[in-house]
Amino acid sequence: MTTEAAIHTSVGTHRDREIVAAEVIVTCPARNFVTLKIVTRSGVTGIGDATLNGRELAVASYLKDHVVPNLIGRDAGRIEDTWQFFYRGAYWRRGPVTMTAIAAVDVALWDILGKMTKQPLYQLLGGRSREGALVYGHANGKDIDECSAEVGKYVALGYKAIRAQSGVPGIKKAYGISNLKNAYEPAESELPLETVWSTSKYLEFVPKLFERLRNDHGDEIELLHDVHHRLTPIEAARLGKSLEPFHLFWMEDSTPAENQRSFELIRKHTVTPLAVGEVFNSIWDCKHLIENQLIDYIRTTIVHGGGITHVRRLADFAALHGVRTGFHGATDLSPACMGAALHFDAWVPNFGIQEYMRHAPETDEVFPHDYSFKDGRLFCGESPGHGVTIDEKLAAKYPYSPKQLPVARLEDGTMWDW
Ligand code: CS2
Ligand code: MG
Repeated sequence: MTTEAAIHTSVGTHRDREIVAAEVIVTCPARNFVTLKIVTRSGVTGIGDATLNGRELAVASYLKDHVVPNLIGRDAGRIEDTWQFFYRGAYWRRGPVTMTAIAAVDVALWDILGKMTKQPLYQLLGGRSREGALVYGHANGKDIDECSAEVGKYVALGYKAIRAQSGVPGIKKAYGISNLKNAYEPAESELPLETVWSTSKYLEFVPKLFERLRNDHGDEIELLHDVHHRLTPIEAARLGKSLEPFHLFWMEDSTPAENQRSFELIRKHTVTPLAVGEVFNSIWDCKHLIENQLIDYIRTTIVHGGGITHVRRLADFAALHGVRTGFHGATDLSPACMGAALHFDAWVPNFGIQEYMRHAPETDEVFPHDYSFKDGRLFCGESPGHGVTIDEKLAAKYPYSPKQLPVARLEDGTMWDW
């Protein structure tokens, strides 16, 4: 027996593990999703989410044209080496398109490893640190009354943590407010919807919203808020300070973070916990933020952060600096991402919270999964791998539908951060 064969007997021979097919599936069950499916010679399949909201076809092309040809013939068991090949081996590194494509490969390979070893993914990562992952739901309302009523509905459903977003008087279409009843789907139109933003109106309003929510729902429920990159650092500092009496779980993405140092200023002025990073793609996007303890929660999740292999490194690095995870979990991340994230959440020692925006029934049908919600927590299942599959026949019934995210302008027409 060669050394290679001896090491890998529990997951079959190199020939069994050889990747013989990789397919990119684009489908739109209520919204667009891109999925990578990898198949080994022994017939084991794994899937990974590759959805980048509003830029789906760019990732599909990156996968089809540049990744899939490099996958065929590779050993599916060599997850680390494959990650290094696509990241380190490439001259053009990082960025959302590349890292989402790499994530899809990585998650599909971890899924395959789980199936080959008959282990749920959390077990391969090191076993459970907890049974269920605390999640936060989304309460959105066109005004304070409606928002407070929505918070009440989530409390009644058993949620322990709730993100609250409300329409702002004088702002026509504030971030987070939906025409839909159960979900917020910002990518509404084929070309970007133009929205108008007013920082002064928003800053006046938000403390009133949270004062009311604390009055109506008490101190125990965890409340969160997403600023969605609209403020300058000093404005973010002001908002954080004014929200202190309402002890938020976090204030999210209060300012764009291309300049990581801008969080030094926010941090100096407020003890409201800070979360950031759903648009980050690698450790390098948050290295300064983390090592200087400028944030409390890192939101970069599996699908946009290079997969489990890279996000695990990010989480370990964050743990050294007292930063906890708070993964992005909007509906534009597919159940395949959620499944992988929940296994990660079950394992990761420095877990904070998991976002949970429920998918539409059509989405859930296309992606059968074994995770479940109970008492404010999501529980990953015990099936081998990440526990999410794709019904390809059903997926084929929902063709791609072009949609882009909105843009924002100030009241004088100046382009702003959406
Ligand atoms: C949001 C998302 O979930 C969040 O925190 O910021 O709704 C975000 O707008 C979408 O995921 C964009 O694709
Ligand atoms: Mg967000």
